Amino acid sequence: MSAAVTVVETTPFAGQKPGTSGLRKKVKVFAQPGYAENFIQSVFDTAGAPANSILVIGGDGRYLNRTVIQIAIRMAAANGYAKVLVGQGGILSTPAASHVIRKYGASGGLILSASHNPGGPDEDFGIKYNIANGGPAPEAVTEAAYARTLTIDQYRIVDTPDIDLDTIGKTDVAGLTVHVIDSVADYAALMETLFDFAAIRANVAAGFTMTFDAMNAVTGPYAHEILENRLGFAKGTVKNGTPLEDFGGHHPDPNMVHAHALFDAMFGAASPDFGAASDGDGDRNLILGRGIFVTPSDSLAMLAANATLAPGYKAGLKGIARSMPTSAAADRVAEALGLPYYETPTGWKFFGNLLDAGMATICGEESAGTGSDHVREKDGLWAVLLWLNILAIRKMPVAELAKEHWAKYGRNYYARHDYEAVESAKADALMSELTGALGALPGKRFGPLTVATADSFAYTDPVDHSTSANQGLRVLFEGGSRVAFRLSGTGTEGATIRVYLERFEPVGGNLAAETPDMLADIITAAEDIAGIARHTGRTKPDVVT
Ligand code: G16
Repeated sequence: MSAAVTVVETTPFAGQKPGTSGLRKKVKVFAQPGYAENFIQSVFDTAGAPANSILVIGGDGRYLNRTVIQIAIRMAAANGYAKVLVGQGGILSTPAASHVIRKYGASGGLILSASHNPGGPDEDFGIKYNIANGGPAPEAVTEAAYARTLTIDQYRIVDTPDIDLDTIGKTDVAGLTVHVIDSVADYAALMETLFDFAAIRANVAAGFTMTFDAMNAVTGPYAHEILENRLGFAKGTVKNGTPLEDFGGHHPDPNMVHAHALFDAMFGAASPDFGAASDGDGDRNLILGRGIFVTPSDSLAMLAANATLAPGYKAGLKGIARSMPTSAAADRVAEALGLPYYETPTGWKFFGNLLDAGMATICGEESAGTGSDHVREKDGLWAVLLWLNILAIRKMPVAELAKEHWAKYGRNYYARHDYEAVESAKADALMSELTGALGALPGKRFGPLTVATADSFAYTDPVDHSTSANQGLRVLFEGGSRVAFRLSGTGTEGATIRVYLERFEPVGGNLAAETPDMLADIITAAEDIAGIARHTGRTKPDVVT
């Protein structure tokens, strides 16, 4: 033990159970003395990192980011790590952190982010632990850390001054080497190996235009470097490109509600050819063409169908995976390409084993997440670059590409309705009543729809055979339409009920209709089936994505 190590007596905090993606709480909760320390020590105690390991630390720049990074560095020094790699200014996007963990052989990483949740003294903060493959810790690891938080009685820390996070270089902290690295360089170099930058540059030179909304969040520095400096898009293409502690007072959530300025720009008179946005920590993406929003589920399918146009994927895909609530559009592509496809629970961590085992190459989720085996996280800019690569080769507007795709594979009309900050007891009552009613649903008619099957989604991982039950309630109708219900695992206030609505229209069907019209019967059926208004008093969703 180094002489400088202090062992601090502590007592457990209730509720340090990681959700869909790490521990997310209000800043005021995290700012309690010992709160972050208890959680970080619990992770260190259970992560099983070998002595002298490398730890990666970075975050999305939100309020408390720098404070917790300094704490994490001092605790890493007291817990036997040999080296910490930390992004300059405390900045590392989630996919960049995943890459850095893999590239430098780290035993894991702490990513400080509450993703798309708002930031600031009265808003949200989060800590996520990623393992040596670069991916989010699987449930066994997060459960072990949680169990430790319930019994923890001490944490270890060294008493050293804050280090300078803004200057690239190495510092010694009680025997630990802290290396402040360029936040962007490794990630940008990886992107150059995957995509045809020359073709994209040529397309830009020929007049192709885009707008990218970094939402005052972590992607700004990455987008400035890659889109403007390396690909030649005009300065100003990247909007809101400086990470701010409160994201400018907005939610860094790339959807129709929070990125409405981007929607306005893409549906306006002089819109650019392509529009995109990313979220707080850079793992989500929003894709728009001139006058068209591409749903994340469709984007996954269209990227998978065209991926071989990018150098990194020219050998073909090994398989495609999507989360259960994501539409089945990608399944149609996999079937046509003769590829295996997988349906996992919500949460990127469930893709890790499939990617590690070489069973899937491209994965995606309805929650604006798409990625591949290049890292073990979803990756917002990666999706943007794959789109840019495809458009540079196909030389057609996004709307044309979508039309062509649906004509070939059929169209899965899709929307998600969110009911936010619902009283938890009411949301739980809705879910448990519906769970009890599932068995009686098959054969029942709701307007023109007849229920084919209904179940509570459970998953057995095909690699390690671990099982995950209660991963959302599914009601499938005859003909391929469906509705699914889940409670969000990422909120910090009450419960968020998510209702996933999908209607399949086969080749030759009505492929150019408006989504709300096509989903109307399913929306009515969802209310009849779940009694959302009866349970919650809500008659319309807060957010439609
Ligand atoms: C996280 C997970 C995703 C998941 C999403 C939505 O995303 O990484 O895999 O799809 O939450 O989860 P929920 O529906 O439970 O709120 P992020 O971008 O928040 O880290």
